[in-house]
Amino acid sequence: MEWFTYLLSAVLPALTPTHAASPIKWTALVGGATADTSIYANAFFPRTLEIGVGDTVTWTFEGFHNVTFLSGAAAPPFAVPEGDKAYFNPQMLLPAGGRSYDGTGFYTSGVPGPDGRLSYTLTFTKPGRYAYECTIHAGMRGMVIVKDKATGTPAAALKRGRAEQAATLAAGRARFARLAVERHGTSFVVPLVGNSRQRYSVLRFTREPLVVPLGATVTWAMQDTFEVHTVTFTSGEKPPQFAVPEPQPSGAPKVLLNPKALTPTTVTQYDGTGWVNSGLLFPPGNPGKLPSSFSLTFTKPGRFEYWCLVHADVGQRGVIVVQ
Ligand SMILES: [Cu+2]
Repeated sequence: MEWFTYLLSAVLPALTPTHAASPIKWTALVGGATADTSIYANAFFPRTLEIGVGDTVTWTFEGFHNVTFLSGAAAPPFAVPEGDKAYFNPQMLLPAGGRSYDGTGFYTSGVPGPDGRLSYTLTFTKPGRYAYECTIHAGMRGMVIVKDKATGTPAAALKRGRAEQAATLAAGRARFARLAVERHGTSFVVPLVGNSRQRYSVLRFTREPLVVPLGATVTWAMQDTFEVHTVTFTSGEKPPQFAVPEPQPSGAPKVLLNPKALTPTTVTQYDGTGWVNSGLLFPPGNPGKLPSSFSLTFTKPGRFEYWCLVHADVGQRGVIVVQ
């Protein structure tokens, strides 16, 4: 029965389960915010995840972001023009790519719905260091390091992620707590703050209504590298939607960037009436030399409400009291 033993020895290794560890499931958090929505985390938690080949990572969303693996390519532009209109680039909004990633190709989660919840899972099939980002918030980056075998545990990684997220939100809260309006005579400067190292944005203008004397000039100055904002006085009108979904005969809706929000007015003085809009304000020193500040002089006493149209839905609203 020599042949039988021989056959058995040839077949057995194929039948016996090898000791390849079963894939491990890892979790990372995307974004996060304080309960009052004043502070947004523009980061992935933990920032770096070290996993084994064949493992999966599930990103759990807590805000309006995406998880995008560009594999070395340039990030898609934020907006696509169409005639005299501009639409959100669908490459930022809709999922693309398969379920397993080997370091090549364009993979993206798409964005969550209005509730900010989404879950995105990828399996990593090849060892390497894979950078990923959120293409909505410039500078929001993470890293997956894939090794032959993971050394840590998913529970420890998630715990580290939650601690990083808590530290980011605490740093943002502390920054908001000491947010101060600069005053030079009748000129006031309201900073719009965020921190790319601590990875937060403050989605508020001032802590209290800003009281200024008649004839004062207020300047809103971007100091945030992640976000865009507007400064918009609606004079009682409900702030218009920034992103307007346009249903299509088939497929996903297109999302119009509301021209009313994008278009700056030329007004430099405000008496409590009419529509006054900065248009989008961009991070300071942006390569396109796009505007990063806006000034307005107040010519009538009163209490005036204004909005950031990008973040009105999370309560970015300010009040100026002119007396
Ligand atoms: Cu804003």
